[in-house]
Amino acid sequence: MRVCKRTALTDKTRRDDARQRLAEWVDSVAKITKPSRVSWCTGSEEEFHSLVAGMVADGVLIKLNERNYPNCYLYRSDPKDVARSEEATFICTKDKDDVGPTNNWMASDEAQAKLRKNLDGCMIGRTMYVIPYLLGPVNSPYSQVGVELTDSPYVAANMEIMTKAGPLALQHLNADGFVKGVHSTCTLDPTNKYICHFPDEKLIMSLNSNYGGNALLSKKCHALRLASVMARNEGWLAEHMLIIGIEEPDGTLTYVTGAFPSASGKTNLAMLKPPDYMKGWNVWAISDDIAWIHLDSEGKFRAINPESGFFAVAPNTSLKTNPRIMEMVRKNTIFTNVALSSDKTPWWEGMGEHPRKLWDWQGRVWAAGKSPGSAAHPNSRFTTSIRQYPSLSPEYNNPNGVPVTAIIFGGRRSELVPLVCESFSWEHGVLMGAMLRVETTAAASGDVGVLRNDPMAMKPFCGYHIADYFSHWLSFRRKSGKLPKIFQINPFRVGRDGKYLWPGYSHNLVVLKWIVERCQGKGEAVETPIGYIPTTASLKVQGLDISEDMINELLRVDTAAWMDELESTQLFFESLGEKLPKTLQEELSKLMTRLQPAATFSSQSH
Ligand code: GTP
Ligand code: SPV
Ligand code: MN
Repeated sequence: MRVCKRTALTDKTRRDDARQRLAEWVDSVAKITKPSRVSWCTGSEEEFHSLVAGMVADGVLIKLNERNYPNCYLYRSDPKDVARSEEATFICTKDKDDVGPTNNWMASDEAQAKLRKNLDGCMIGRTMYVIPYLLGPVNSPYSQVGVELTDSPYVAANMEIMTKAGPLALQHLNADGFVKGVHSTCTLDPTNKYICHFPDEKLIMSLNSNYGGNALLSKKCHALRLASVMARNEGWLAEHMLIIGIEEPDGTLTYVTGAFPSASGKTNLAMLKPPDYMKGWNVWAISDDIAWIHLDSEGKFRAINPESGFFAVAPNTSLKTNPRIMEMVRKNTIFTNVALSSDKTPWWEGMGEHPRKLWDWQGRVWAAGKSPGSAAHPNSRFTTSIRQYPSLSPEYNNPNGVPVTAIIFGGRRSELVPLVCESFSWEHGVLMGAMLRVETTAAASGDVGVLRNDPMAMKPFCGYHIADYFSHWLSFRRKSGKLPKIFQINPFRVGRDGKYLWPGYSHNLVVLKWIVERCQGKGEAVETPIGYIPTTASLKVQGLDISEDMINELLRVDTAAWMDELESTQLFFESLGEKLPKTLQEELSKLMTRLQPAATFSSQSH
């Protein structure tokens, strides 16, 4: 009994210490930014309502139709502030070599001095919101606390949906301390935009943007960029991954995670509603964007979702493509940069027929075929609490996370990459992830549809040298006796007419079914140079309206085109310098050898 009391006391002392440090830090930032008011957020419903009411009164938010979309709001951003700004994103350390060639680097001292100047008085006349937040389940050894200071009520309201904000977070403060985030919209000057990360200080500073990934500091900045550095140091993984539980008709559950780059299908796969022809199956969502994966005492991978809400792409979501999302966003949702009809209903491309009268995402009257561009911004999004999702896994709150049986890599490739492929080994799977080259999307500013290397879908989110990150992935061979199987998928292959060959969305469950079967040693496959591919018959699920020829086309491996792909991988690997792990180079050489015309492969099933 005495021991218990002493532990409890020590915990309380540590929490009090941390609270004291927090109060001092908030004061020190307020001294620089000079807000007229400091408001500590409680995360309560009343507080959310007062935040949105204030924004509606100020014209920052438009209240949507209360009958169709109760407690829903539209936010129109500055037209130049609509996506993540990778060019303005920096990892700030002492040594440039810490961050490698895939990140922008700034020396910590230089960055601190530069940003401090910009922060001076930036909140004059504004309220500074103090948002303590908890990432991950309550009382989980894997959860973390952060505190964001922001002068944006839009950010405060979004953070209350995306995280467990308020006193609950403060109760989790301990000797580990907390991640510090300072955010100001300043003047939204795009030429003075900085999203700076200081892994050594567990600090984030973000200026001159109000866009999700740049401004909701819990998300990409904390849960990925800073967490990836902590994960490397502590032996776990912080990944740009969905987490789902796939239920078979007999009730068996298999948990898988999936890393696809931004705007490339994670949310839709996580919220998949099974097609009518797959009775008895279900997909339970745990995460749609981020997974923190730890090894348990048996060396098994266990994943939690650090987030409590979704900040997800609106366009192309419809009752046809994803009825579960459509149901979820019909209440208590903030829409950003969607179009608006005359009855104050949100609309976006791909939702269905457009209403007769429509305003585009900038509030201009929009006429199909006449107005330039799209009515909703291609990167328009909705923010909704995960509690509203109709097929949320009961394991979402499990402090120990869910066991991971398979990891999937994917991304937009209109050519080359087959619908699904299984790696031969952990090391080959890590190569699959490291080789990911995908088409860019509207989630980040810059050109769309340009092929670029996005290893493990983490190019914009890995907070350290990507070659060290590859070594970290490979190190799990030594740490775990129960490595997940690794797969690659691509639902985005197109035909000569430019149309997708695979129906995608709910039909992706056919692919997940094969993955589950492979994990159980059941699914049929043929061996190819790039990995195991399903037999045609194993994807010909009854009810799926797609010809055998089409399935064969979706599974075709064009060895000559793969050789070209390897050349570009080789160049990418060379650009990473000496830190590239030898094992990965060897895996690439093995793949090259398998692709040589003389190599033979058995065509029988595996
Ligand atoms: P981030 O939130 O940016 O990390 O993106 P995400 O990976 O969660 O992507 P999301 O599921 O939101 O999908 C992005 C876009 O791709 C949306 O317009 C979807 O409708 C579309 N999409 C998703 N899955 C499929 C699919 O299987 N086939 C096709 N054709 N489009 C898809
Ligand atoms: C992404 O870009 O991968 C997103 C959206 O999930 S944001 O949070 O804005 O980065
Ligand atoms: Mn994302």
